[in-house]
Amino acid sequence: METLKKSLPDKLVGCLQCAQRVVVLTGAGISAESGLPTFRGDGGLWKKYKADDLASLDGFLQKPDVVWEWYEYRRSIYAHARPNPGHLALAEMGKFYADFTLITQNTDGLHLAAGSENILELHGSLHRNRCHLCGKLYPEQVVSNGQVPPRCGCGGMLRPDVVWFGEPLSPSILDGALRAASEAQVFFSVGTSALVQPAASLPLAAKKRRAVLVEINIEPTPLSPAADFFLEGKASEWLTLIKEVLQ
Ligand code: BV8
Ligand code: ZN
Repeated sequence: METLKKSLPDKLVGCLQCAQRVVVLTGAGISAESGLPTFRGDGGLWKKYKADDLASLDGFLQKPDVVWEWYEYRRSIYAHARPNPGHLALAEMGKFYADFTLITQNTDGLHLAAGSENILELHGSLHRNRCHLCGKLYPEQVVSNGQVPPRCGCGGMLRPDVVWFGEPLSPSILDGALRAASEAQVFFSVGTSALVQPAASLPLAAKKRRAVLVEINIEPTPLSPAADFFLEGKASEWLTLIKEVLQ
C-alpha cells in the first residue's frame, strides 16, 4: 500500500525558513528508531520493575544493586545503538540556524554521536558514572571490585550520572533551557510524552513568549492541544523533511 507522502504545511515552512532562534526538545521517541526502548512505551518494563521506579532516588536507595544492574543492562543495549536519520537531521538543522539549542531528556548520548553541538542534557548521561556520596565523576566502564554497585575511594556507591525522579536538575542546565525556550521563535517538542517535569514545562514557556510550537510524535500527547502544528508520525521522517526544506 502506497504510504501517504508526508508534506510540511506551507505556513510552517515559511516560519522555519525565516526563523533565527530555534529550540528543539527531544525525548525517548527520537531514539526508538535506533532500537532503544522508550521509557513508557510497551510497558517500559524490565524484569518485573517499572522504569519510573528504577530511575528514581528512592529506587536506588532501596535496591541499589537492582538499579545498578538495570543501568548496566541499558548500557549494553545503548552500546549497539547508532544515531538514526532523526538525530542526523537535527545535527544538520543546528548548522542552518544562527541560534539553535538542542535540549534532550535522553541519556543515550545519540545526539552527541550524531554531531549535534550546544546540547543541554537535562537528565544527564548514561555514559558517565558518579559517586553518590562525594560526586566524583567516573567513566562508564568501572572495575567493580565484586561489589554491586561498585564503590568510590571515599566508600560511597557509584551510580550513573543521570537525574533521577526526586532529584533536582542541574540549575545551570535548567536555566539555560528555560532561557533558550523563552527566546525561541520556533520550539519543537519531538518524541516525548510531555509528562516529565520540569522538561514538559519548556514548550509552554516558549509558547507563552509567542514561539511557534511544533510537536512531532506518533500519537497525540497532553501538549498537542497547545501545539500550532502537530506532525503525526515518526521523528526521523518529519525531521528529514524539515532538513530538506532548509537546505
Ligand atoms: C525534580 C533519567 C525537584 C534517568 C529521567 C512538577 C514540577 C517538578 C517536578 C515534578 C512535578 N510533578 C511531578 C514531579 C516529579 C517528577 C515528575 O515529573 N514526575 C512525572 C512522572 C509526573 N520530576 C522529577 O522528579 C524531576 N526532578 O523535579 O526535582 C526537586 C527539587 C529539589 C530537591 C529534590 C527534587 C526529575 C525528572 C527526571 C527523571 N529522570 N531520566 C534515566 O534516563 O534512566 S526521566 C525519563 O523520562 C527519561 O529521561 C525520559 O527521557 C523522560 C521523559 O520520557 P519521554 O522521553 O517522554 O519518553 P516516554 O517513553 O515517556 O515517551 C516517548 C514518546 O515518544 C511517546 O510519546 C511516543 O508516542 C513517542 N514516540 C515513540 N516512537 C516515536 C515517537 N515519537 C516520534 N517518533 C517515533 N519513532
Ligand atoms: Zn566518593
